[in-house]
Amino acid sequence: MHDQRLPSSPGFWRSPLRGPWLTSVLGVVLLAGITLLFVTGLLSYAAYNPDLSSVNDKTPGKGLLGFYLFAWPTSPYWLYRLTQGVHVTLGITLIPVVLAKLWSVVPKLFALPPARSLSHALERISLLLLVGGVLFEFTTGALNIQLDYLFPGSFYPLHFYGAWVFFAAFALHVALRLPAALRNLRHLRSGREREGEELVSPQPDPPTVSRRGALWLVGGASLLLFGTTVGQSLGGAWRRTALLAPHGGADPGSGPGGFQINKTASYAGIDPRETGDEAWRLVVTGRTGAVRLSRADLMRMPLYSVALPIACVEGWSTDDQWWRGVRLRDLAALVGHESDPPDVFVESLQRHGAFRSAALRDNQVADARSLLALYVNGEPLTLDHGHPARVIVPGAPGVMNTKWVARMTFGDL
Ligand code: HEM
Ligand SMILES: Nc1nc2c(c(=O)[nH]1)N[C@H]1C(S)=C(S)[C@@H](COP(=O)(O)O)O[C@H]1N2
Ligand SMILES: [Mo]
Repeated sequence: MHDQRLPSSPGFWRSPLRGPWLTSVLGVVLLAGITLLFVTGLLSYAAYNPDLSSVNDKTPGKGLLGFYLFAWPTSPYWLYRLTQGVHVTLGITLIPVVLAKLWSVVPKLFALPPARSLSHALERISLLLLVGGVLFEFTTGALNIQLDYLFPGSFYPLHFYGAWVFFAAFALHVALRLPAALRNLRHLRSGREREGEELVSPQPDPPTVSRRGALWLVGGASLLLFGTTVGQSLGGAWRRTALLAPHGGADPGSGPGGFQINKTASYAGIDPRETGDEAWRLVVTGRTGAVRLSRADLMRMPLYSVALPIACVEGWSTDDQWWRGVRLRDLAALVGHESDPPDVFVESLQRHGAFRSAALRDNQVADARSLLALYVNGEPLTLDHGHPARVIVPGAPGVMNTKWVARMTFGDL
């Protein structure tokens, strides 16, 4: 018989909580949660408009996996704040559920023989991808938000390709197990998982907590994570509840520029001498050639005000800030694109770093709320928020809001 000291023996696992009911409840919660996580993740990728320009695309080898890409809309103006807030908050909230699910099936992971038949072997390989995939996706995601670009550049491809592998294994697992999960939930009760059933320990230790109690514990842990995270996307007074939100970052101080700073000017290597009124010129290029504009030239153009948030891929967003500046489509008109403004390629003074340039699509350029901002909240931009000029676009990821803009090239991307 089995040696009960080995994890491959069912008798090794003594928790009286394990059983198909518990596994099925956790599974059904994950079915809803992981599906939403996958969809919002795909949306986050689309929001970068990666098919527009290679600077926007961190996974140029995606091939068919980009089949669903579309022109990211500019309305509602809080679109990315919502989709990415859901993605990051949900991912963090699901961590206890994922761990509980893995715990509930861990005896199966050690079961021997590794494969009884070809189809069983295929299923176990898919489980390896499922378990490996879930650990990989949750770890890379959490590290990226907590540690701020631990994997510079490589996070996006890792998390993107990992998501496809994980979700393919997940979809197969759901196809194989959903019928049983639903049956279990209909016919089993929390307190009565019968001996002899899969996952039920043949020699259980006495219980210290009921199955329902264990579920409350998992739910409580999720709720705690949720409550200490969600404030970073909600803003307002909620921001102070986001104890888990990373990015103490640079202290933005108070006053008009007193909102989250991602990369400071000194971190980005911006030399303040290059941003002064004497030295700084914006070079705008388009159909009719190039124009060079000083900050004073820009201030003589029609200026518009718009309240928009910055919403970062890492899940935090600012409250709506009042930006004031020149419409992108007015800049397009200056260089020969009077009607139907085209795409634009925006470059920063910054010389190194992944986010020093970005391409915006024609629908973003055309939106009357898309500005090259010179002011925020009634004052000139602070250096850390992109002085002398930065882009602000409704509905888009923070990455599109290039700071310290030096060049804008319309058309021909
Ligand atoms: C993060 C996602 C998930 C992971 C990592 C995961 C992992 C696993 C693993 C490793 C097993 C053991 C398989 C075996 O060797 O028999 C299992 C079993 C099972 N899973 Fe999942 N699963 C996930 C999501 C789901 C979902 C969404 C459902 C619901 C549709 C589900 C329902 C089940 C059921 C019913 C079983 C069989 C329990 C039994 O043996 O009685 N799982 N899961
Ligand atoms: N030149 C430049 N612009 C940039 C970045 C950068 O690193 N360099 N970071 C982008 C990212 S990822 C975000 S979220 C926003 C943050 O703007 P803020 O620091 O004013 O909040 O700026 C964007 N613009
Ligand atoms: Mo960002």
